[in-house]
Amino acid sequence: MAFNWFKKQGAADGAAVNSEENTPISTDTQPVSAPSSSRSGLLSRLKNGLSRTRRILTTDIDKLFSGKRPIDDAFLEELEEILITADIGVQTAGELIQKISHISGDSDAVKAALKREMLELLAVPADTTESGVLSRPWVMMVVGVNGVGKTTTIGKLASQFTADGKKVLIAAADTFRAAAVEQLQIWADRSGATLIRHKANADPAAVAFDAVEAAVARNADIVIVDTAGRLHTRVNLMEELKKIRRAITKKIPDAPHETLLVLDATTGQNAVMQARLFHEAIGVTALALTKLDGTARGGIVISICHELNLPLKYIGAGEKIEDLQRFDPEMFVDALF
Ligand SMILES: Nc1nc2c(ncn2[C@@H]2O[C@H](COP(=O)(O)OP(=O)(O)O)[C@@H](O)[C@H]2O)c(=O)[nH]1
Ligand SMILES: [Mg+2]
Repeated sequence: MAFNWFKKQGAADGAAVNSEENTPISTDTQPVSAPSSSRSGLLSRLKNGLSRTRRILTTDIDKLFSGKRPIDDAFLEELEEILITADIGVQTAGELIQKISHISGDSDAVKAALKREMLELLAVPADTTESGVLSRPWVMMVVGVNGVGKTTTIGKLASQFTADGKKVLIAAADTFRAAAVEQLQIWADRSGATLIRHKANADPAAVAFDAVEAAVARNADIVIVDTAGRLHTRVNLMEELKKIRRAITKKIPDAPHETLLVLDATTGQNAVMQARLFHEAIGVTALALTKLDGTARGGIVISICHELNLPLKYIGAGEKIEDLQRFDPEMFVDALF
């Protein structure tokens, strides 16, 4: 899949860099990495992060076959267990088993069939675009629970969009935590995006409205709206998100053009539950999955895409700007087996 945001990546200044995988880094300004091997670097971090899942999907399946047993119901049941252990989810694991139950042959044949079927499940088409061509300004609202990586993802996206020549505005509509605005300011300065911010505890809907209004006035291409991930209650949070959405719509009736839900890959099936809640409350159009470089529970990617029928658009596997990439199902499945 072509990913053309990296054309001028070397110019994306001040990217946070950390050579050690899995180490959360602060937003300190550190040297920029050489961009050349970003794609292969991502694949190797992905493989690293998915090693737990891969071990289950390869070693455990091989072990199952080493007994030279026939592929009967008992065998398929054990195979289903293995898929569930790999965080694929009960429903999706059951469907996968049904689809491959006619397979005969060895471990490799079953793994190849699983790989094929998983690819199929991952290919949920996205009906949105970030090109800014269809609608300008193009508005993306970013939601998700606290700590999943919303602000970091916004920073990376803003950097990639500006490197691609887009004029980007970021709305600091997470006014719940003062530190959130500062964190965003650093990313905005680093990427050359403009941050629209109010003072602490301001009305987030007002911040979003101002940002969209400013984007129209200044002829910006893209507006990215950061939001809070935790309020006093979940109901409060969802009501606030709805209010932010209404404020955006007041200025641009068909906006937000994208509601991106950010999920943390280390949380396993919990991410599926979060996705359900957000989707029911505010309607999600695409997903971003972060922390695939950590001890990721990669199997959830398959159940999220399939069970929620939402497209996974971006994956994050590290803290550098280039560690956020468009999701490529084939690359992902290759890293799984
Ligand atoms: N290892 C790793 N850490 C990440 C990734 N994305 C975000 N983080 C870290 O997760 C933590 C929470 O991120 P933040 O963007 O503040 O989350 P938010 O509360 O949803 O806005 C920070 O320490 C980030 O550096 C990723 O892809 N990999
Ligand atoms: Mg945040």
